[in-house]
Formats: sequence, structure tokens, C-alpha cells
Amino acid sequence: MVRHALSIVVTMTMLDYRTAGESHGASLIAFIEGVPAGLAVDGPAINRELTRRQGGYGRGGRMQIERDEATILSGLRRNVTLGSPVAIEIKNRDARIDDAPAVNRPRPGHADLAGSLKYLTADCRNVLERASARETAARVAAGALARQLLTQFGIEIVGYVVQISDVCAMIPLDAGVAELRTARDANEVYCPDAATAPRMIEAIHAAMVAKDTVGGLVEVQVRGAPPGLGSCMRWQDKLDGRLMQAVGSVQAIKGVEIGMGFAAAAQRGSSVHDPIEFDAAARKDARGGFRRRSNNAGGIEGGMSNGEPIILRAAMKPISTLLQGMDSVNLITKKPERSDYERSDICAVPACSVVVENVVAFEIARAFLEKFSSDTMAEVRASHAFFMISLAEL
Ligand code: EPS
Repeated sequence: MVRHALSIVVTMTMLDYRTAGESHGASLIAFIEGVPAGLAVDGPAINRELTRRQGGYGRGGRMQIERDEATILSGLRRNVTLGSPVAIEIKNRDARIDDAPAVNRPRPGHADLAGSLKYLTADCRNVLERASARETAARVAAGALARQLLTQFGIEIVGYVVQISDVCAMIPLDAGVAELRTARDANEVYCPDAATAPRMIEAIHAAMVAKDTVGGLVEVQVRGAPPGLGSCMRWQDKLDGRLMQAVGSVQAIKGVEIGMGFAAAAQRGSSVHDPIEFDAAARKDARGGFRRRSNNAGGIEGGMSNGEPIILRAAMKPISTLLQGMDSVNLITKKPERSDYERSDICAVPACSVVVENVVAFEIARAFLEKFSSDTMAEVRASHAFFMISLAEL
């Protein structure tokens, strides 16, 4: 029995993904491994997320050209996963990498200078093509697939904009996921606070008139995650650390916080930590009957989900390609010049909310399949059901 269990650990492919592709190359690719066999895949749902990522007030000319659509090249038979790798392709319409002009005047804030120094080139094009946020289309496709597994276990994820420039929204944290999605989808800045959205649009418009750019804050909630995702046993497995790494690696993200986050540093413990309650009548719910009076921890304690909603915020800096340019240096002449400008977004915070939502979805799915790992969806369901019964009997 023990030997059998060990052999499962050694042979199991854990959920993981890689991306490939350049901004103006032929395509973007997401290569996903470790999806259990037997998951019915909803292709149009992946495309809906890709379309949302392309939208939002403040996007530039590129999004008028692209029509992002996922082609699933492998891993499915009759729209159901086989357990083999799933390769997804999103074609670039603006595929002209060989003809795209050299970029010699690096944009402060972009990967241009750091990447050119790293790769010993005076043409920033060689690094910016991969560094571009266009790559996030592949991440969204991977997350949009992975979250379809989570939905089957009652885990819902919603992301939205809470701040653009200095305009802040008020989001009631007790609002339902469907309510949040409906309110978010009703405006061009993907913000569920209808009263604040027009002021966010004004802030983006003002930046555009000034030939400048703006950033903001996005928030993601995960509802219905069982306790015990992640681990306190190895630092690499801690759920909060993993979410921060995944979200912090999204282009232009400069900060990630969970729950009360940075604000907790200024408060006393008694007003930060969330008192514990037990409701015997709710033993069979996703939290085994345990509840918290508040959720300042943002659903994660000790690197593990505690059954409360997981709440994460990420700060996006303003886009680094400015129509007015910024002081820079020509990498060939070494003389001062303004940075390069072709075309750009004024604000991509709404798009970023879609990216972060789907990146979080993938990490939650990864942690979920570590806890309930198996080759097939039927076995994942059995493993999850066993855990939930055990939790109710604790
Ligand atoms: C980006 C530059 C712009 C953005 C791009 C990110 O592209 P282009 O240089 O072709 O105008 O539109 O974002 C996307 C293409 C996208 O799909 O989000 C950059 O340099 O990071």
C-alpha cells in the first residue's frame, strides 16, 4: 500500500504551464501539463476571457488589430481532456517581428534597458518583444482553462478594478460573485462601483490629453476554496507566497497584498486577527463549520487557505510607453534623447484585472490538484469528497 502511494507521487505530473511567443511574432502559446483526464473544456469561455483582456477604456491601437482567439491544439478528444499536455495557440494579427524597426532609445520603466544590457544588444526590440504584456494573453488562456476545473468544486473567482490613478472605488466585500461580475461588466473600466467608474474614465482621458499614462489597483476574490490549499511545511509551497510570485510576475505589477496587507503593519494584533467561531449546524459547509468574524487575513494563514474568501490586490504602475517620451539615452550614440514611441495604451488596468484573475485561478487550481491530485477527474472528485467528509467529522 505504501509502495503504491509512493509510486503515485513519483509518476504524477503536477499542474503547470509555460508560455511562448513574442508580441509581433506568429503566435502566443500556452503549454499546460497535469490537467486530469475527464475535464470537459468550454472553449468559448476561454475566448470570453481573452476578449475581456483586450478591452477596457484606455487601450491603444494594437487592440483594434488583434482578435484574440484560442485554438486548442492538443490534449482533448471531443472537448474532454485526455490527461496529455494541452497546447493553446493565440495567433497575432500584427505579426511583423522581422520588419519591426529597431528601438535604440530605451523607455524608462519598460524592460528595454535592463534587457539590452543583459543580452548585450543596442536594439531593445530583441528583448521588448518577449517582455511585452502581449504575453499575458497566453496566461489568461491557461488560467481560463484551469478555472473550469475549480468551478466543478464550487470555487468561483472574480477580479475587478478598485483604483485608477488616484480615483478609488468602494466595493462591498459581502457582495455575491454574480453581483460583482454584473456590476463590473457594466462599464469600460471593469469596476463594480458604478458611481466611481465615470471618474476613473475621466482620469484616463485626462492622462491621454496630457500625453501621459496611469496605473491603478486590481482586486481578486476566490470564493468557496476549501481549507488546506498550500502548505506550512515547505516555504516553496506556501499559498500566499505562490500567489504573490505568480501575480508579481505579471507585467507592470509593482506590489501584491493579501487581505489587509500593508495596512496591518500600523495596527495592533487585536484589531488585525480574525476571531474564530464554530457553527455546528454548518459542519458540512466548505469550511467544516468554522467561521471568522472578519477576514483581514484574506483567507490565508500559515501559507494555507483557511476556508474564508481569498482576497488579493495588485498594484499596476502606469504604462511605460509615453506619447511625450521620457529622458533617455540613444544606445548607439550614447547621447541624450527622448525615449522611443510607436503607439501604446494609456491605461491597461482593466485588462490587468482579467490577467490577475486568471493567473490567480491557475495557482488555486495548481494548489487544489496538489491536495486532491490524481490522473482522472473521477478520482479528484473522490479525493475531494473524502476530505470534505473528514472535515465535517473533525
Ligand atoms: C506593449 C505594447 C503595446 C501594447 C502591448 C504591450 O503593443 P504594440 O507595441 O504592438 O502597440 O498594446 O499589449 C498587447 C499587445 C496586449 O495584447 O496586451 C508592451 O510594450 O508591453
